[in-house]
Amino acid sequence: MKRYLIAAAAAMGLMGSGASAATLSGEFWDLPANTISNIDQAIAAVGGGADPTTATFDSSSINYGDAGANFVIGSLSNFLQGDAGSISGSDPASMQESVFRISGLVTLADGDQIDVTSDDGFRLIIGGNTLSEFTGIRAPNNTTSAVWGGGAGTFQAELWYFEGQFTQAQLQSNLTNFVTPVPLPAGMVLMMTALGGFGIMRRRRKS
Ligand SMILES: [Ca+2]
Ligand SMILES: [Ca+2]
Repeated sequence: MKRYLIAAAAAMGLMGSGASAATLSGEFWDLPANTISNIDQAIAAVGGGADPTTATFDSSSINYGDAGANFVIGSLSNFLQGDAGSISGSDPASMQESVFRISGLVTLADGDQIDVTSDDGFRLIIGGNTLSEFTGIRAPNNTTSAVWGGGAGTFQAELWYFEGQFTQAQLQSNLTNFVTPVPLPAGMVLMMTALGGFGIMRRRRKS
């Protein structure tokens, strides 16, 4: 019986979800110089995200590089500004030639305009489809915008970005409303576990 109860608790714990302000997951791969000049190369260069990261971080707001200014390439922590404290892994002195993926759940509604300002290229994938992208190298303060028309709800978002071989870097976006699954309160899990266990007992008596 104990085995069944543990299984029921595990299953029900996973069912809990709720909307709460949260961070997106940031992944960073440092690459050798002069290896990437477009977003497809960048994603392929890190095995589509499967390669071991140089560092990971929590993205509380996509506002990297100097806001409104041209960020001269320095360390990863300089680039990440307010999120630098969450870096886990290496913090290279120069983030030139590197790839980022920022992913997680976002809430959206039809008509939301999503802007991405980047140096260099990016690809924003929402719900498994590319919503917007700039594939090549570009200077700071260039913005690509797209309007969401996929309905209201919570969607998986994946923002790929690469820093190419030039001396500046920037990644900013108004993609916010981050949400993340949260566990059910412990008491509710216990109650549902008890109910699940009761159901198992009833089924066993019938058989
Ligand atoms: Ca590099
Ligand atoms: Ca650049």
